[in-house]
Amino acid sequence: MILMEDIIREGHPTLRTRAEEVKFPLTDEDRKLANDMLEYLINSQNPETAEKYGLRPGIGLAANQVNSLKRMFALHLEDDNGELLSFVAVNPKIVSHSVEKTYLPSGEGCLSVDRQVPGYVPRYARITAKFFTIDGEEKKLRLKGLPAIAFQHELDHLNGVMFYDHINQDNPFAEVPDSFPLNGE
Ligand code: NB4
Ligand code: NI
Repeated sequence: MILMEDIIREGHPTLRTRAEEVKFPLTDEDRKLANDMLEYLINSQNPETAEKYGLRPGIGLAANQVNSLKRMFALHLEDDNGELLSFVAVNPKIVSHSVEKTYLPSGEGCLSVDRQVPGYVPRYARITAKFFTIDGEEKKLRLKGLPAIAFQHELDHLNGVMFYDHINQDNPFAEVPDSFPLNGE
């Protein structure tokens, strides 16, 4: 199973490297990575398991973060209708997005960043995403709210981008044009 010690931290070059397209069918190694990433998220959201293994809670995890340059990430969270969104996205892309943006008022965190980085991280409020499942099936999803933000955070990792790259350097809490704050829970 993936533990915190398996997650690389900022400064590691893999976090700044673009991950490579995955070819189908997935190898056994690719499948194991995909399953392990999703398992980490599930374990990290289970208070007993998280406590036992010292896992920081996560709703997303990208392959770069476990030092692999495969274009895949896992998401495990509920959307605002309480529906569970739990999948591994292989070769994901955003095919269209809203002009309107959104941001988490308390900022974003990252399992690869051991410090609080204050500031608004502008994200598209709504996206249409395409990706392949582990089994090579193509999926098209419309996402909004936290799932849309998380998808963009993970896709950034696959492109070597960190959340704080998007924070306004002069004023981290500067008003984001054409945006609304996403208030959680
Ligand atoms: C990815 C997220 C950072 C901002 C917002 C939030 C958490 C992460 C990083 C968008 C994507 C990991 C991957 C949470 C969390 C809310 C829902 C359900 C019950 C606990 C869980 C906690 F854990 N970020 N952590 N950060 N990353 N919400 N929630 N809750 O997931 O670095 O690249 O279980
Ligand atoms: Ni992250």
